[in-house]
Amino acid sequence: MTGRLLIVHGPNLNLLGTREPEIYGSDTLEDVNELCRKTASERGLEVQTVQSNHEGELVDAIQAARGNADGIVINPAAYTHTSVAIADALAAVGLPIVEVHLSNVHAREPFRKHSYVSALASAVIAGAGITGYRFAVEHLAELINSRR
Ligand code: DHK
Repeated sequence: MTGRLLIVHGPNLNLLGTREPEIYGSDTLEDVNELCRKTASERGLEVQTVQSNHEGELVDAIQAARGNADGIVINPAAYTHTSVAIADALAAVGLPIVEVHLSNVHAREPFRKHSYVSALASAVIAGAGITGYRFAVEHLAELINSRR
C-alpha cells in the first residue's frame, strides 16, 4: 500500500439503508465503506473510516489525519451546512479533500445549497448516490499517485 485515505461520515449516516431510502438509497454505511476499501485497494491505497453524530468527534478525527492520511473523503451530512469547526479542521490539516453527498443537495431545500466545506474541496460530488464515493476515491487516488 502506498497511501491512506480517511473517509469521514457525519451525523445520521449510521442509519443509511433505513433512513429515507427514497433520498439516501438502500445501501448501508458498511456497503459505502466496503466500496471505498475496494476502490482504494485497487489503486494501492488503504482506507480508514469514521462515523460520528458529534461535531467535536469529527473535528478530532480530521485533526488526527494530519501526518496519518494523504487525503480525506468527507460527507459532513447536516454539518455541511452549519459547521465552521469542521471546515476549520479541514483547512488546518491541509490535505486534499473530496466532499460527497448522496443526494443532489442543490435540488432540495434552500438551506442545503450552502456548504462550509466546498471552498476547501478539490472536488464536490452530489447526487450520484453511493457511486459518488467511488468517484471521490478515484479522484484522490489520481491526485495522490500523480504526486509520487
Ligand atoms: C446527508 C445529510 O444527512 C444531509 O443533512 C445533507 C447529505 C445531505 C447527503 O445527501 O448525503 O443535507
